[in-house]
Amino acid sequence: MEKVFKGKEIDLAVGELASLLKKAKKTVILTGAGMDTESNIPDFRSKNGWWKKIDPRMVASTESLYNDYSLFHEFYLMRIKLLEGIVPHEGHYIIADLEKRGMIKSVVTQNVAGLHTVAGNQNVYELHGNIKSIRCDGCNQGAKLEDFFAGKDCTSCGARALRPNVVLFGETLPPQVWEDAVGDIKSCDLLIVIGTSLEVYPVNQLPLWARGKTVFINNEDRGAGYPFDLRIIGKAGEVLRKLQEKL
Ligand code: BV8
Repeated sequence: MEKVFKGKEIDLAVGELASLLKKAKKTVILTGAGMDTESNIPDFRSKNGWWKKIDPRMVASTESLYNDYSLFHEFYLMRIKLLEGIVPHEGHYIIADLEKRGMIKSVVTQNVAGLHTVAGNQNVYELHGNIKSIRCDGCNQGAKLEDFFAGKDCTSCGARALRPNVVLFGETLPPQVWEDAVGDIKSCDLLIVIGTSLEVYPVNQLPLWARGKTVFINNEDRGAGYPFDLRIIGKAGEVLRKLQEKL
């Protein structure tokens, strides 16, 4: 029977989460854009999210890359520039500490700014790639970030197709990363899902494939119909701070 906790009940819920975490032999954490908002990176679907202002098909899809490169380039240039000076928040460091203490096996993330790795996590699966690494969509050669900034064509094949190594709508996820992440999630006995609307396929299937206990931490109650054992409606940073105090 799922339990939903919010407001002042959060302490109770975090106590339950702490005991699940201490008991678990293999814990995986799955994060979405809600894990990065407290580092001042906008998410996508809450009220100030990117997709509330821009149609993702216009800027974050293979169509946009092929049919309107200048708009595509402008959008990702702006996204990358907004990351200047952005650092992990306390919640990222708590998750890194959980890995250091051997309490979690890996982090599976939809996020593209790389903050889990910056905070110190070693086992991170970036299912939607990393926005700061650039390649040519024509010849697949790696390219320099400054060449992407300057709007240059590919120095290897001359194509006007430099793009960030993120998974666009309509693209498949990196096969090996996906396979490894699915393996961890299917074999873990505790999956903690943090800060995601669970709107995007195929990542939104992962909580359904977890065979152990599943916990959802989000500041709005999303994922109706998912059989989470525990739903904690609250901010990622606050819940993680309380969790650390109980470990
Ligand atoms: C694929 C690019 C197959 C990177 C992104 C119709 C039905 C179903 C599926 C589809 C369909 N039509 C098309 C599809 C497939 C499509 C899809 O799922 N579309 C959906 C949206 C309808 N998926 C794809 O195209 C995927 N590929 O399916 O390939 C295939 C097979 C063969 C051959 C070709 C293709 C690729 C999906 C990847 C798309 N890339 N972005 C970038 O620029 O960043 S999507 C975008 O959404 C981001 O990548 C992001 O990671 C992802 C998921 O979003 P979330 O992380 O969940 O963020 P969101 O804002 O939604 O939610 C955040 C939550 O956190 C909110 O609830 C908020 O309240 C909460 N929150 C905020 N702050 C906090 C907080 N919670 C706690 N504390 C806080 N402080």
